[in-house]
Amino acid sequence: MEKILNYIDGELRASTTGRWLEVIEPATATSYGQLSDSGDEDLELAVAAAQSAFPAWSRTPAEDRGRMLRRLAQKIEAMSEPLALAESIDTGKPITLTRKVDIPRAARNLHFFADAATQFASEAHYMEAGAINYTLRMPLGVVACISPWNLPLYLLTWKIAPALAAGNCVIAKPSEITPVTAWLFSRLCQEAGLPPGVLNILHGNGPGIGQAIVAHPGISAISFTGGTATGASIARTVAPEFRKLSLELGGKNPSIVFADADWEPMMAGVVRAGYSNQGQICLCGSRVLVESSVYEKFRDEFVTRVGALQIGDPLNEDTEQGAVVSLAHRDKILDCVEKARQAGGKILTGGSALEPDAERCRDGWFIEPTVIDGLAADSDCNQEEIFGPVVSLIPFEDEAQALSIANGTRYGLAASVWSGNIGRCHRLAEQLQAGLIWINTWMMRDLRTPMGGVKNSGVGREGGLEAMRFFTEPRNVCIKYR
Ligand code: TXE
Repeated sequence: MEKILNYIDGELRASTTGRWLEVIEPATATSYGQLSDSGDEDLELAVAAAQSAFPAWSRTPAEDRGRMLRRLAQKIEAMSEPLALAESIDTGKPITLTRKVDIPRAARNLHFFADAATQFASEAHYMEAGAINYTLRMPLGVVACISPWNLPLYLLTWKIAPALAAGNCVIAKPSEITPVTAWLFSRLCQEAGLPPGVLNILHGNGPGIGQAIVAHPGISAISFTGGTATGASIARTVAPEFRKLSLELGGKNPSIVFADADWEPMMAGVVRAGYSNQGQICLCGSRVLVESSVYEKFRDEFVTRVGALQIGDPLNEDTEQGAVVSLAHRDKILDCVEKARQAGGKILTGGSALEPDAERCRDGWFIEPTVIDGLAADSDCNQEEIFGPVVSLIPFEDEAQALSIANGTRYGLAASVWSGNIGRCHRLAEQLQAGLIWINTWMMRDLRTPMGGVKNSGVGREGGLEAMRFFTEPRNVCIKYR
């Protein structure tokens, strides 16, 4: 059985606590590894290693830091097939998805910030009074990157790449539920010759080592992606100490469908937005708002398409829906469906746990892709993040009503608008309360653009030079020369 170790000061080490957590494959419900459950002593070692690596790494020319990130990207590319397989086993998501999306995009994150390291510039301001200001963008020191289970390698690299590019040293904490790709990545860091201490990866559970990292006074900034409740708890710890914090949290994102949408790409896009990775992406469109004149046509076709999604062993090439990530998560999703039923929702398809045909997966945690309608816009199912393959359909009469339903939740991460009326699309883009808006598409990402949400979906933006700015502190220098 594989032992997953911490990566501290360039070495792979078991936790000093001597404790281990089980790592379980969601598709089979069997344990296939043991994970170091780190404690305070591991954290002290990691912080000390990062602090001693910082002076040299922060003074390393940006071009050389970029070169190192590119080497890491190339290592991922060279290992893409084993990584795709590991991530599929670890998360339960279809291998076609990990091959096409997660692993290539993880490499792209590192390539992008390898370039960004050399393109990152600061400002200068001339004053007529005879002075010039220039702004230094100094790395912060030791920063923490805490990532969730739904896109484990993608989100780990998305966070550590800008932090490292800007000259910081990092303590990363992957999710204890899906730690395997981070473990493989730490071995790639060794092979690539990343200087010891520049990146340290501590494994273990959230309330334990996660909370200890957040509370550690040696950590200057925290970049976190995960649930809204966890984000709120981290904010409570960090706020009184005025440390920098970026939170990318949950969403209850609307897909808004107008009658004049280009039908075929819209249908395919809305299904993909609802059910990619079994609905376990913070950007998934879990509320589908449909103009009433086409509501019935849309509903019937949507239900047919969702009912036809191929559920099965994530390792099969033709599987479109794999397992959800854990037993607890499966039960939480099923509980939400049950509550929706009790609130008067009609389950149009799905709604139950499922035992797939594959013998290997008989005990796995699978859920039928589910479509519900008939619920009020303010019902729990339409307000709270379920984070599973569950989509609720809501009819609307006109643009104003669509907007008010779309904005009527505490979240504001993403929205997609499907319409052939370009004026309307722009109007909605202006008024939707969301950090990311897609028009006639979903989840197209340009890494140069800011990523993050408003309201309870978080604070701060990741992505592009915005992320590099987050990981630096501006220091203004004013020189009087006259
Ligand atoms: O995430 P957690 P969970 C949502 C989704 C899901 C819910 C809970 O709705 O059902 O969150 O998921 C670490 N201090 N999203 O409980 O707990 C933890 O170890 C420091 C949305 O699995 O937020 C992991 O590394 N760290 C989402 C990371 O935080 C702590 C992605 C995320 O775990 C900690 C995942 C603490 N006190 C879930 N407690 C998105 N926005 O993409 C936990 N952690």
